[in-house]
Amino acid sequence: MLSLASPHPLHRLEFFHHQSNKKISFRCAKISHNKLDSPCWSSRFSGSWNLLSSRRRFHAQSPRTEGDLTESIQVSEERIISSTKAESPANSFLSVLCPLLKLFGGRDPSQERNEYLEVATSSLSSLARFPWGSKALSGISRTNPLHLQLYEFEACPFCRRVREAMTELDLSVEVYPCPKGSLRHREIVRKIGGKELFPFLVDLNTGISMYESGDIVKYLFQQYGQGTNPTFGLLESTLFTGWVPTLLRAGRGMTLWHRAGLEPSKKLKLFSYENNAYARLVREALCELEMPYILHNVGEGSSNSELLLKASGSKEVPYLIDPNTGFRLGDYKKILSYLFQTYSTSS
Ligand SMILES: N[C@@H](CCC(=O)N[C@@H](CS)C(=O)NCC(=O)O)C(=O)O
Repeated sequence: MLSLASPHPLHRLEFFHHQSNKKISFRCAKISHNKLDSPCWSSRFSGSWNLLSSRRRFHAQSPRTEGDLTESIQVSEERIISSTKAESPANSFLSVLCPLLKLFGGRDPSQERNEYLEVATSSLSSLARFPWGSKALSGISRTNPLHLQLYEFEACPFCRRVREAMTELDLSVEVYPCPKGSLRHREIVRKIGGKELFPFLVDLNTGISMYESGDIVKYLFQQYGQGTNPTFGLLESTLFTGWVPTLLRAGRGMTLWHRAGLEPSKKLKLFSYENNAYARLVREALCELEMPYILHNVGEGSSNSELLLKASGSKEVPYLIDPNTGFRLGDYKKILSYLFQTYSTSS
């Protein structure tokens, strides 16, 4: 049971939004959440929350009948402006690209694959994004809050940029994959934030939820990177090479597998880092199965290395633990076949 009460009852965060030349402030008022159980929080949210929105404010509030269990998340006007801005050329490009990839890359992910092609395209993707998402930054004290929830999908370049930042900040996070055709997680995002746009971050530590990858990255560095600026080029590079993994992997990690099964009762755990070629293949599968999991980032120099060493006897990623069945393994091919066999509707 995770018991949460914000250490800052009136929490205010500010940082500069470069695109709009504006100071962005996040205000998070009156947060007390003493019954928040992380694994079932999403269903609580979708089932019992009232969402009130106005032109100037987004305001998520729990029903009064829940006594002192009151949560109120207020996000300032500027935040809403940043998340509802007009569609950028990059977004328009995506709206054309995604259906195309879906058309040409829509092979059944559970079928036998050409191993060399898989590894080659994933390795080239890693090369395209190097050095981002490969190591944990030095000089940042690790808090590893584990109260972060990221709604994303693997093929999305904007989500990738957030996952890269999370590797660099050495953060562990609950990932809720939202592939196209999603049966569960997209609905939650729509209910909390009002629209289907990814990435979407929920930070249970501060009560903040937000869209916009650039803002999310800056927020994470501000909050968990001791106020440092995002790594040089991390944000800017998305425009140039952020698309490469999406293209090379031909839309893997974008669409829900047609035989994806029910969500298991306990979350799987994955040791990974964003730019690892083999871990990417596993994350794609988890996304196509819409399987929520706890992601422990283990970039070079990560404080999670010891945890991984203890769990697996080695520091290699990927390493998957399924507490529902006791499965623990580091071989990506075996992990893929385990996942598609265990979590398909027919098994
Ligand atoms: N400016 C946004 C763009 C986000 C975006 O366009 N995300 C796409 C996926 S890459 C999306 O959510 N599309 C809607 C969908 O997949 O349903 C950001 O940087 O986060």
